[in-house]
Amino acid sequence: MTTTNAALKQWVDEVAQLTQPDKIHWCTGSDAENSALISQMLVTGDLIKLNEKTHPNCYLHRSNPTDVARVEHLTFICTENKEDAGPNNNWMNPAEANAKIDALFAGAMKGRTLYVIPYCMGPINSPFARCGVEITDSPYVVINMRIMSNMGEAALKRIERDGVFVKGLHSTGDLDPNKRFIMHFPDQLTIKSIGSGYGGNALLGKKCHALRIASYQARSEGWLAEHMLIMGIQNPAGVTRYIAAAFPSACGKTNLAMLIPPETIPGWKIWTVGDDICWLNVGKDGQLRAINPEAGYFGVAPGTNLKTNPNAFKTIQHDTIFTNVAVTADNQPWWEGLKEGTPVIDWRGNPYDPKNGPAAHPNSRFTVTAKQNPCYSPHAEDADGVPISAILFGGRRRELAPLVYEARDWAHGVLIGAGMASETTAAATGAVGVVRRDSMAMKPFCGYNFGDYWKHWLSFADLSNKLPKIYHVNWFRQDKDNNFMWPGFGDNLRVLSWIFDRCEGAVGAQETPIGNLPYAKDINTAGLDIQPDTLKELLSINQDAWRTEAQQIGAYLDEFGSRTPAQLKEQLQDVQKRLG
Ligand code: SAT
Ligand code: MN
Repeated sequence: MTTTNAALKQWVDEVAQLTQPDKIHWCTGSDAENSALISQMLVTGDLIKLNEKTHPNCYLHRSNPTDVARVEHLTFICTENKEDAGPNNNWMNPAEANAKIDALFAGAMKGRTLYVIPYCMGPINSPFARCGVEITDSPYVVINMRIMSNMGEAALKRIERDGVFVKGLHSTGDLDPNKRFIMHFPDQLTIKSIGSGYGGNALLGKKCHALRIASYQARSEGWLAEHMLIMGIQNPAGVTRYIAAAFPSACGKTNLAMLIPPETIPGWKIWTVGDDICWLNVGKDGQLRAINPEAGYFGVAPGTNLKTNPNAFKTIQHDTIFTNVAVTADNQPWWEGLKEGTPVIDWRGNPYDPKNGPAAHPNSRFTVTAKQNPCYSPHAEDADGVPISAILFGGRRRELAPLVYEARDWAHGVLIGAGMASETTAAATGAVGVVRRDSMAMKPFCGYNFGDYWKHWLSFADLSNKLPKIYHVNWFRQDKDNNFMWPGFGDNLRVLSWIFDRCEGAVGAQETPIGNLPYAKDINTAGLDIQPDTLKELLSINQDAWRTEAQQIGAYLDEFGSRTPAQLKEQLQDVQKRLG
């Protein structure tokens, strides 16, 4: 197979010249191709077959123990002008970056097969979808991309029709962390990644394309590429509203997107549109409309069980690729938080010994098609996307941030998103549990200067008068004994239903300096074991602490110098005035 697109053909030829593969394979995305790759990987040991009786068509992949998460310190945005990448990114001059990484690509595919993966991010017939081609020497990447995107012949047809595509070049190299780089050339719509076979570093359609490159493209084209789940919330009257919610990696986006309402609040239903990435466009009707550019879930395994996320649990019982989980004596996948089974082999492939840490890596993952999700929205693949009623921002905040509060208007909401902070997680290498600013949960993913990004967000107020309401939520507040104050998981519906009612104009709120908070009486606590004092604390603010927070947000906004929009600083000053 080859292509009628001359630019694509030429690029594949050039890459083959540079990387010197033994063979070139154009991926069609067919079942037969997938089976052949799996058979081959079972022979090489890249995949291990799991228990066919309990987990039909499930496989385990163990990545190199030094290659288990995104590497933010090795991820670069390469624009001509350093300021355009901003203090939120690592920057390298494009010429230098190309020279450095091309030297590593030289001969990197000797003895290997070069796979050409045409893919489409988003419903294949959607005007909002975008295509790319990933070249990789990793069959693991091929079988994952097949789940995570619309991969193969249909995507190639669209590329040949549209003529545009994002170029992503990937090689696992020799997996040496010292020769690992994830580089983005947004002006060239190009990604080059070497030295890692893991998730966000290697499945280039995901964070590299659908967030870093797409956010850059979206800025010039007037849309938004965001690190958000998308879900439908259906109330007992049968009305469905859609929300998009930004939380940093490993903060529960997948769990929220698949939520099952508690039995004590009957009549509600949740529909998943997406669990990680959201592309937002102003539709013909003036409403902000969302598509999920992904076709599958690359979710965190630890903690997933029948209680925390029954839908995810059911989704991953068959036809799933597990990465870096442990296994039981009868070859079932196992991770911390799974209620049944005992691990005997840890994620590294060694006999499990608790002295060596957890059995499954804390960032171990499952890859599975969204179609297996029992609550997959019937509108998830609508070409025009779903209309968004509310946008949620949130993170892990042990202290300070109340359970939920509402922005006064769009510009105030942009300030809330920009000022977001969260504790770091195992999704990226580095310290875990450190609070850092993570604007719109995009700190690792925005392909350009945050100052310009906030300005772009603010500009939507000029594009539409039907913009969604904006909220901040925090499921992670802890008391002085480090106990979580809010039960989270399914009970988060109690907050979502308040937001739903606010969108309907059906419920009031108390104005505070930081935004509108629910009255305790308006949070449905039927069947919930929570002390009135705890709820009161979750729904109140500490003015002193918020004055300090506002000051810190101000210092953070100043880090972006003249790129920080004046309007955002005015919003902050308004908050500070209200705080006194
Ligand atoms: O590794 S990924 O970037 O794909 C997952 C995540 O960190 O959100
Ligand atoms: Mn993510």
